[in-house]
Amino acid sequence: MDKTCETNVLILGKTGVGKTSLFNYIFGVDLMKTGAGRPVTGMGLFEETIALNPNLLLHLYDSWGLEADKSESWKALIQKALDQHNVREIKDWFHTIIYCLSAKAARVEDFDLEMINTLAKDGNPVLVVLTHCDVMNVKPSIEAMRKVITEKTSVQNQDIVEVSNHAKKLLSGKQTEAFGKEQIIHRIKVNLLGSISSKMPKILEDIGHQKIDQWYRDCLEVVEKNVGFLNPSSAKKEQARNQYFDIYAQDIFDEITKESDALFNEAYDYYNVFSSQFFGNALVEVSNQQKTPQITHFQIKKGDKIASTIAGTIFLAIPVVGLLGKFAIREKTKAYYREGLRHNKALLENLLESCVVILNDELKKINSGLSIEA
Ligand SMILES: Nc1nc2c(ncn2[C@@H]2O[C@H](COP(=O)(O)OP(=O)(O)OP(=O)(O)O)[C@@H](O)[C@H]2O)c(=O)[nH]1
Ligand SMILES: [Mg+2]
Repeated sequence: MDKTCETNVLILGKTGVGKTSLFNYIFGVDLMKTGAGRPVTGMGLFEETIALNPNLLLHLYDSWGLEADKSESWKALIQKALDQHNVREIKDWFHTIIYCLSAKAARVEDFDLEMINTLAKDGNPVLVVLTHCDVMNVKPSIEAMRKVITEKTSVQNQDIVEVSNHAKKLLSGKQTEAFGKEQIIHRIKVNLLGSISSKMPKILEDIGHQKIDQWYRDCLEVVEKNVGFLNPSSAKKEQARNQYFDIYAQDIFDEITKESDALFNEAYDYYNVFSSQFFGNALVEVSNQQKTPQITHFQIKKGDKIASTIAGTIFLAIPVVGLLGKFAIREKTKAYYREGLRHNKALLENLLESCVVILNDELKKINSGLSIEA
């Protein structure tokens, strides 16, 4: 298959930790300015693209470094970028967020832990990169930092990478090499697949809930506008309304299953492109693609237990005489519909939940069949 996949990676961290140096190191050329002292990289995000292999493009984003007194504007900038990228299409979200910490600092501040946790909570795979690991006697600090990060965030040891961004000539005349890049690229590839299998079901869930909520609002509006004083419980009108709710619900459910198929197929294309890079071409055959349960019959039944109880209560509470009687009957009918709609909304939500579980399982199934080349 000739499809090209893309992965978006964002580099974050305080000013001076070595974000731009890492950026340049990954590209293999000094694309951007680095330096000690005052903040070097200006406000904003700066993107460049490199092909990791013929089928995989890496879009790497360098960022404005955080300084103590600019914490709020920095957070706002990052949040805006994350929101912009937190969308339906795989190609449009961040698949890895690299959070840089300098091993020279020898400690991890609460602010950093808080940021890492916030990023990870939203399902973003966070890779912590410890820079300056070439500095003398830094080993004990690295171990201490690893311990704090794994204890206080959900980031595991395999996602903490030790890096030196620069090759250096020492006073002794010896040359040290930059290191850590291969491991970062490896984690970026793994994260791309992991990110797809963890985010797709969440996207389906969000889209599904939006659709169901819309259905519910529209149906309630029909009840409000359509159930009048005149013969509110006529069988003919009731049949027409139920038919409207029913067909509309069926449409919603069809849209949800289509969405689920589309998300799965999109993910499957990515897995396909990747299969050549995995040992043993372990792409699992997915034969049982998306078996979604059929929607159950969807009419508000007279005998519906909840609906009749609620309607009955209202009916007893309001005496049925004259105009007041008509009002009572109308209100009773509305309440009866509202309860029925609530009941059916829950039913739709259950069906959505099954779709989400199926999508999740199917993606996990392919994911587990793959093990990426180191
Ligand atoms: N020894 C060593 N020095 C590094 C390493 N990474 C970065 N530096 C140095 O640290 C300083 C800051 O690096 P930058 O890459 O500009 O840091 P930054 O995070 O982009 O900083 P801002 O753009 O200000 O936010 C520079 O002098 C780099 O040469 C590293 O791994 N080892
Ligand atoms: Mg910079």
